[in-house]
Amino acid sequence: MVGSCFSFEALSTWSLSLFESRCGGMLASIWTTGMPEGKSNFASDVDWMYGFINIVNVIFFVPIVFALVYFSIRFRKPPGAKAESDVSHNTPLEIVWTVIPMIIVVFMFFIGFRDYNKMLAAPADAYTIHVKAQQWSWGFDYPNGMHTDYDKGALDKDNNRWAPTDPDQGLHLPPGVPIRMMMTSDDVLHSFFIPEFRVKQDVVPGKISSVWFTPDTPLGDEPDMYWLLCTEYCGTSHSEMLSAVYVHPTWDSFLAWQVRASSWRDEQSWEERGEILSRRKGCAQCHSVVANAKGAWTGPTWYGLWGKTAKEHAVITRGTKVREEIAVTGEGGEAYLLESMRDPFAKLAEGFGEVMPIKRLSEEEILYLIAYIKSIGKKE
Ligand code: HEC
Ligand SMILES: [Cu+2]
Repeated sequence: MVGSCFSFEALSTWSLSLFESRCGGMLASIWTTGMPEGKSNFASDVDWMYGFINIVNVIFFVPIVFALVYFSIRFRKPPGAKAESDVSHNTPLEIVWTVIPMIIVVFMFFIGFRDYNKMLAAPADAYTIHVKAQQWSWGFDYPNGMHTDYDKGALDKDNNRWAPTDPDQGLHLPPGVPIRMMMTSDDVLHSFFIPEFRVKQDVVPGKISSVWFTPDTPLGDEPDMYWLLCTEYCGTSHSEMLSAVYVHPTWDSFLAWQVRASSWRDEQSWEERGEILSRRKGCAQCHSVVANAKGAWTGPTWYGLWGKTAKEHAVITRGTKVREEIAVTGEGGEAYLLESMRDPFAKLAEGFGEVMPIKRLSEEEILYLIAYIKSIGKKE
């Protein structure tokens, strides 16, 4: 109905997708949150509360604005007439318009408080995952010591949709148990948001915040996929700070994934592994890997980094602020790259600030990254 009374052609695809499914009736479009279908234990509570408040808003807004406009036309004085006061009052009317809204507002508070309380404390048996937010990536640590990195996905041109690039990375969740996220940030304020689960929580540096939810168990044999978004503007690449989230249909599926995700495939060379890591660990957000990369890059390019002579590569040493020239070749070059990853501010590449996040990298991962960096724009 709504779809036929307005022309949507001019609107963006975003608002289209928001309204498309609501054309069935005005009431439905007021009631729904405009969010994707709820998929956790909290979804129905949140949606109900949201719809209720929205309906109350409309019920009050429409008659009040109507009366406002009507009265200002009906009782308008001719130009030049003298303003005079004619205030009297009507006790029953005033009691009605005080008590009814008060009951409604107290009801909203009560339901909101009850639901908020449910969201505050996770059940004791919750499966706990530690989350680290950084500019501009997420990292996930599981109770058994496993670690996965975020997967921000890429445009799947064939199907014209955003799709994961590495289904073994990202956030993986077992089915049917409450999940608690213990979250902190290494740099600035981020915010953890999975729209389908209706959970949203700030992730603050120097503090651990937590959120919990029980995702709906997938009906099919494949994991259900969602997107985790950073929903607090946190710098240049904030919009790329998202990750695929999977809810496994069974524990077997979850454990099989753990085995897959914990190992490299034999046929992957060191360079390939390094390239994969540079995306997983978020390095590629700040370091370009092609000659003359366009756009603003937060870190120095990796293109041609390996093989730079001392003349071409100056760094500023921490503390002393002494300018040094370091060639990025041979063993000295490898040691410099290693130090740049372990302790990024020990020597700052000249012209850059202290913004590189310290990543959890194993010795093995550092070897792969160095092999990869060495292969980019290599001087023959
Ligand atoms: C938020 C942006 C950012 C991210 C993410 C980032 N870096 Fe950096 N990186 C920088 C900046 C800025 C510098 C220059 C200042 C310095 O040396 O710390 C730098 C410097 C470096 C250097 C030295 C480069 C040179 O020209 O001397 C290396 C090597 C490096 N980063 C590796 C990595 C690796 C590996 C990762 C991923 C695990 C990574 N960086 C992630 C911003 C970033
Ligand atoms: Cu963020």
